Amino acid sequence: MTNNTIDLRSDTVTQPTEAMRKAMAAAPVGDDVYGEDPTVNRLEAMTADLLEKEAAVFVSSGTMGNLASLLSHCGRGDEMILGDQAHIFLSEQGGSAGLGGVHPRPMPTAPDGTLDLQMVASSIRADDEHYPRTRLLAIENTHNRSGGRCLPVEYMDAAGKLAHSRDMKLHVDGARLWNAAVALNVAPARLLKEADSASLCLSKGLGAPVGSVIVGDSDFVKRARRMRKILGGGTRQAGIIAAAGIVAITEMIERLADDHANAHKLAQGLAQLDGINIDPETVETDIVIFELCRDDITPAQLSAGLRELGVLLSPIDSTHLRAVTNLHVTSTDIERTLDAFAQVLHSGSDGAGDGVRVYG
Ligand code: TLP
Repeated sequence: MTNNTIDLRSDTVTQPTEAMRKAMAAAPVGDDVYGEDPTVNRLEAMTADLLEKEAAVFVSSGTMGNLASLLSHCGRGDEMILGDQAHIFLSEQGGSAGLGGVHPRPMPTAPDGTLDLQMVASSIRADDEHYPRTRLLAIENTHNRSGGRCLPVEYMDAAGKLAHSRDMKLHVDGARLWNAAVALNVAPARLLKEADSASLCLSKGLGAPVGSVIVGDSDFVKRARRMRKILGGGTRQAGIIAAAGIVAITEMIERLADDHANAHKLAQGLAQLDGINIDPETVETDIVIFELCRDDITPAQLSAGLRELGVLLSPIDSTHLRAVTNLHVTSTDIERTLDAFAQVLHSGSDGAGDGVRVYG
């Protein structure tokens, strides 16, 4: 990889900003398992405040944030309804089933990332000894596999109201909720008004090196904090990394609009290319998923050819690839990326290997 490499594999690949490195170096710290790290405490208080929830807990990753949340809502044998394209369902090793005995009930995911709430309602189990108890609805905003689609406020509210009317809880995998808030031009807190819990990543578009935050009411966060400990996530002078998280939530949210504009520009350019199928209007945030409809080149070969020209992105299956803009990708980089695409697609599979890691 050179300095000129354009890395579109994910928004997780970013380097901490100068302000983050300075904040990390200067952070006052203590033992967070004793609750004595002032920087972690500050990040948690600031996040709870920003998201208008009673409390927050800092965790190591989005996967840990979701898992600790699910296991705090559900006991063994309880059922969770979620989308069949949800990151929790597809890409978190089935952790809530593997470690917590939570029964997943996947529902078809619409192209816009939503679940049909009528279908959800009719899938909630009656009180019958044959059935598990349906305790939780989990939704994802933005929705990764749908190409970073935003679930609007009305949908978020309706999902929460449905869950509550049936004595269930709503968890939001908000790994990229910040992106949804910016794209929809609403406060992140508004999207979570009806949510009982949410896990939000600091280390994706916001650029922090490590960490996610779980929010909810105080009782829930107390359980989630306990769950974090059994998952091995009770860390000590964690303020060193929480300091970057504070910079992330104070300085890095509004600039996500730049990533969204670059993603849209990429999608518009890709739509002009022969053999690529994408509707740019569906690209609402930083994720661009597109179909390759050519017989002479596979996604893995396209990706390998682009890599030789200094552009990294990920094949996600036998017909689709994913590119994610981030704070190191400029508008000029998008032009360079489109040139590279044109070049590789022009020469087809000639010279392109296929030794590329498939994401997901
Ligand atoms: N997504 C990553 C990889 O897992 C593929 C990515 O590059 O998009 N929820 C959602 C919606 C996510 O997209 C991810 C990570 C997670 C949870 C898990 O976060 P981490 O990687 O911090 O455990």
